[in-house]
Amino acid sequence: MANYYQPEIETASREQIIAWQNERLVKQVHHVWDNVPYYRKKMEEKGVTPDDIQSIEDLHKLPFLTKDDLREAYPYGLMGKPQSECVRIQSTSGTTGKRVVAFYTQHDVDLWEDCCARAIVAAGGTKDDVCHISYGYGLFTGGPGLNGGSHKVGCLTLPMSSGNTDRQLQFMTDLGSTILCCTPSYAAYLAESIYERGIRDQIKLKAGIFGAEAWSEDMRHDIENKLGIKAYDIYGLTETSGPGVAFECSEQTGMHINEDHFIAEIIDPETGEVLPEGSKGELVFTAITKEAFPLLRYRTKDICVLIRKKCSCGRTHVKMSKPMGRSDDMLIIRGVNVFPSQIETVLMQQGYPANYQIIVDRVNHSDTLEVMVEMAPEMFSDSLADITKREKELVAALKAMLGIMAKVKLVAPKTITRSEGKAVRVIDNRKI
Ligand code: DLL
Repeated sequence: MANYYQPEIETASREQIIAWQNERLVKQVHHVWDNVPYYRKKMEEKGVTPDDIQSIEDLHKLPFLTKDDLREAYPYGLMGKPQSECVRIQSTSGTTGKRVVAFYTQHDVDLWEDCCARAIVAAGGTKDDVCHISYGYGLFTGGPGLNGGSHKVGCLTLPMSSGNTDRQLQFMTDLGSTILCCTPSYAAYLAESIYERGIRDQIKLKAGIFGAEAWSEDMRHDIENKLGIKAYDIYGLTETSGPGVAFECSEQTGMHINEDHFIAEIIDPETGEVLPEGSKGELVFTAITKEAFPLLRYRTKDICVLIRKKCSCGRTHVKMSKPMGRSDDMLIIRGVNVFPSQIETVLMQQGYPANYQIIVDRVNHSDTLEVMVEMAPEMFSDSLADITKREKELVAALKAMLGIMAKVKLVAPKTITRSEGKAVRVIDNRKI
């Protein structure tokens, strides 16, 4: 069994990482130029040829790719290998317009699973673990990615997919699952169900690998306390293979980006200008080893910061902060930029469970913001006066965080529909 903690790669010197990136970038640019006419045209329009790209210092010369390009080139326009060499597609959960379809050769699948295996090992996974995977399977990358990684580590893999809580909990207790992989909102829901059924002492979980959506530090602590585990973040997107682009280690201060496969940049989302290290901006990835879907300078729309500090785990690959929102789902309410994660932070700090919905509307040409929040069961028995007082407190705390007034409505436990995949947190009626 291969060891997926790969110190020669994961703790490599900065010089070594840059050397790999230089060599792989140059090769990848030639591959794309020769095989992806859509991107070659973009390079030609910018007056760039492969000879202009000699090292990562030249990366900024390349044009960006965006989700709009992926939609325009749908379905086969960005494929870098003939269909006969591709063995898999995965796709985004996009609800509007054309979905994004990503292609994989067998080599791409192998490298993707290696990245997921690294994430499982960083969360303490070994061949003795029972890895319970409740991410969705099928087109969504969560289930298949972690499944492949779990196999590579040698864990006993439970391909549960999401849904059917009774069955989830039965297998979790009967088979003694030790690592849970799912979205943080589903982990919170499973934790709640375990608590309600009084079966916490039958659960053997030690770690969780949660990602695919934004979650706050407070939500992490809540899940960790309820399940008695250490909860690790994992990041990725369909366009860059899926989960495993970056993952947390024991230090839990950001996610190590697999820099031997991806070059990360932070840009100003307005101007596209590359920002100095440590700045907050939009994350851009260049995939330097992918064959079938070799995206160069792909704009993720995720807003974050890159952290290049010595990590106590020994890994040297740069870390990304938790995404602080998306440049495109950032809400602009009465001219103020509002990230749903800010609202979640306030709710969790005030002791509310992570079950809430943000409703934005426009009345008489003015934006309205309403936050529907589920009460914890012990709050529900409060008197009406106490509930009104709680609502007022939340309004004040949200005003302090966001700078604008929000209407708050406290609702009974279990009123807000639970999500088995990514939670739908925002209903923006202004767009309809
Ligand atoms: O969500 C891949 C994935 C699966 C990641 C399982 C982690 C675990 P998409 O459906 O294409 O792929 O969505 C990608 O989800 O651009 C982020 O906005 C968001 N996202 C992913 N991971 C995180 C995370 C998968 N850890 C989009 N924290 C990305 C916050 C995340 N947001």
